[in-house]
Amino acid sequence: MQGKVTLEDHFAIEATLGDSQPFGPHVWPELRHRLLDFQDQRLRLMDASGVEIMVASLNAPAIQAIADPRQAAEVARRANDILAAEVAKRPDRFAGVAALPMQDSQAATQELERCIKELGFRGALVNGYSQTNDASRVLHYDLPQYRPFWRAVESLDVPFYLHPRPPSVRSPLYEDHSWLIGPTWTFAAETSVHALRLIGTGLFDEHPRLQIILGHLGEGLPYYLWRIDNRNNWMKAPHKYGARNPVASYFRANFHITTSGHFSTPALIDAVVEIGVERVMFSVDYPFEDFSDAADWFDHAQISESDRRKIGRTNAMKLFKLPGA
Ligand code: GRE
Ligand code: ZN
Repeated sequence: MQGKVTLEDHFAIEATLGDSQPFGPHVWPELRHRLLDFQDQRLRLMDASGVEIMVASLNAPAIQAIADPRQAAEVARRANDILAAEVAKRPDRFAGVAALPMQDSQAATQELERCIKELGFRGALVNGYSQTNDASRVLHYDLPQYRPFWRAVESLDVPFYLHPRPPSVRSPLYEDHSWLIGPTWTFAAETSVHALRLIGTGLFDEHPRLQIILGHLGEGLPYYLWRIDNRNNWMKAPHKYGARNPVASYFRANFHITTSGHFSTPALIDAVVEIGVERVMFSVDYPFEDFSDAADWFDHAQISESDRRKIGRTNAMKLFKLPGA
């Protein structure tokens, strides 16, 4: 399919490049090059895979791992300015989403407003919880101090991509099983719980127009909605579930998911059946995944041509209000 849009694709600046290094020395020279490059190999690979537009974002965990709030804000501004300059060179092929210094809710709000109003960005992508100067405390965004931030996101009417990072607590569960750490499992474990925390604190009752995006086909959640709601027994729960409605109803009204790094047709079809084709969008997760793997799979996946068009292009064009939508 020509004209695809991809939404979870990363670049790095010198200050954040090191965060992507742990993949090992055998891939680092190529990965490093791919993270820093914008106008050359990236565009050629997009062309070869029928991807017209990339909504680009900073690598992970980047800003979220900078404990000092002022430094986080400074690096975020620098990264966003660099992204804006690259997008400006090819506005027909690139769009930007903001990196945000979530350590400080007010600074994050200010930077988001700057990015949307001055840099022309289309939303934000945040790499999970944020580190703070207190090593024993991390910040998830269901905390009360983030409500003004969420109000701003809602009133700017832009989507917020909740991107993974490794878990906030080091669990003995994974000791001696390090292969589970990262994109195999723990990214999804951390990110799915973070999304459920947002739902469970009633965020979407207060801000019903908020739109959150999860990658990796929803970090496992579409497959789990029925069981969560059935066992949460939400109306008379003994637990403190702070939202008015079942989890699934928020997932179908306030969430979108992408195919980033998850190229399975049965999983895609399950997600479409669970949350509706309008809420599913194609993505690659470049440079951690290959354009060719994503596109070869998606272009031939056994779905209708009408669904392929929506997932591959039109849903994203509308949600991100891309030119020509
Ligand atoms: C990502 O940012 O999407 C990512 C990583 C590390 C491994 C895989 C992956 O940061 O998708
Ligand atoms: Zn990613």
